[in-house]
Amino acid sequence: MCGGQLRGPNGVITSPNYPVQYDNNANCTWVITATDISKKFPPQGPHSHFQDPLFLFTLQTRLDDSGCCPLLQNPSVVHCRLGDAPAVVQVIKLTFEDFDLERGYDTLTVGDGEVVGDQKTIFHVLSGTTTPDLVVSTSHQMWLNFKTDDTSGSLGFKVSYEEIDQGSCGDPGIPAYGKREGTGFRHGDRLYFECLPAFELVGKKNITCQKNNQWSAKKPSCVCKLLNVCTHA
Ligand SMILES: [Ca+2]
Repeated sequence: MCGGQLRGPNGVITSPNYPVQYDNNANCTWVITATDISKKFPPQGPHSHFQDPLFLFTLQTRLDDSGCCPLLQNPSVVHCRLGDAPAVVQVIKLTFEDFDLERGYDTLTVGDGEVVGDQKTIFHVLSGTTTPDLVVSTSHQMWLNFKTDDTSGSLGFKVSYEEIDQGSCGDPGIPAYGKREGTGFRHGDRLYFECLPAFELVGKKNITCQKNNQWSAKKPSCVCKLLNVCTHA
């Protein structure tokens, strides 16, 4: 599949033909929109409009500011009060499972929101085999644009997405042959990493969840420094 409008709560995006080589001259765009707001906003009585996710988000955004619903087309239908506003909204977490693009020529660009290609919203322009652990949007939407040039393909990519509560950077995982201390993934939370004996930590020993929903660095990796010992680990 080359591009499309995707909805939460979760799913998978792959390059066209994956896991077989992608096409030359591809230009695919995906926009992911979080939908799972119903659990924050259970429909009840006059709140029947709350079942429409887009309506929900509009209302929710507004309520955060003013505590009421001036954006509503028909305010008399819904009694909205400050107390109805959820404390959190859902954002999109992207996890890279497989990634191999022709370095420097074929790219996957990941950005915040729905304005595809907007320079201000770009998180990463990815190529080659290097990816972040996770990318988390700051809005309820995220866009991806996959572009290839006219020669040489590669395996492509597989990423999964999931909506999570705003205020979290998501679980970056634990390095192979390593361990982690710290269990929180929310703003200001810090994770500490160590490697098993005979392995050496490469990267940061600790990372912090920043206010922009991104970890301060990738999780480190654990590299063998004593080969004869590592093979028994
Ligand atoms: Ca290419």
